[in-house]
Amino acid sequence: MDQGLIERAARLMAEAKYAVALTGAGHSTPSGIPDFRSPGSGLWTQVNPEEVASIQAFYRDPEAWYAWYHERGTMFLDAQPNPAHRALAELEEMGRLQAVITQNIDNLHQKAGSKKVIELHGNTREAICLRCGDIIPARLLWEGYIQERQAPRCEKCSGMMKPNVILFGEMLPEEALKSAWEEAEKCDLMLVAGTSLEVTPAADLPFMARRREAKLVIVNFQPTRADSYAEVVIHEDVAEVLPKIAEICQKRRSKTF
Ligand code: CNA
Repeated sequence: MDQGLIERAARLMAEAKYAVALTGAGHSTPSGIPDFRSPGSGLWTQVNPEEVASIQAFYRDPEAWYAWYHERGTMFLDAQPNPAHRALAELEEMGRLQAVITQNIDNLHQKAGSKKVIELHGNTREAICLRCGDIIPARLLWEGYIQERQAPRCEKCSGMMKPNVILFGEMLPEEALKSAWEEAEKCDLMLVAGTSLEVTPAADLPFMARRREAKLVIVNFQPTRADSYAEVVIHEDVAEVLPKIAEICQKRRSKTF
């Protein structure tokens, strides 16, 4: 691993006035959750997203959708944060990171202790009734499904229940999107970690930040289309790199006190 690049990334983090992070599925692969596009292991290398992960597929055959999704849904509930999640929570705690914008639905930033988390694609903690909008803990949904093996219905209005995640063909939550845009416009540094930057509008955020003169630090196994605009690019494991960045920031902080 190139220690020089890590030192440089840490210095940029430590000197930034308002740093934010943008994370994607690669941030959670060290927690055992496969991403979408990594060669071989990525979910979309095995199934067709339009057939399984769209709102059209959900409405077409909710039973089949639940049969496919329930293992994945319960995996998210049991997953635990990895050192990359903890590093971002530590950076926030020391005042070096102001917010995490995530495309992930796994709740792992919050489990690691991050306070300001903007979830662009919803979350798997909750389930929502598509008729009355009632929200229940997802654990209840999965317990019900595993017992009955039927697409769960709302206890209040009998509407169809769905994990509170955004499927292909659905709008992103307006509030979250607005907050993410605000953060991208406000920040002077964006740390991009574990995302292929293939899915808009999240993929546009580093470019929005860049247009406002913010610096970019990218940590991702594979190259992204924002690499050539970044101050620092590290093609290594987020779970190795981010703790090192946090550690250097912590040491610099101790020296200044
Ligand atoms: P993606 O397109 O699968 O990209 C992931 C990127 O992360 C790839 O470029 C990999 O090279 C890289 N990567 C994988 N593991 C690591 C690692 N340990 N260290 C460094 N880099 C790594 O996923 P994106 O997030 O970019 O795409 C957006 C999708 C992913 C959103 O719609 C999410 O809802 C969705 N998603 C979320 C989860 C989750 O919540 N954990 C899991 C799978 C997919």
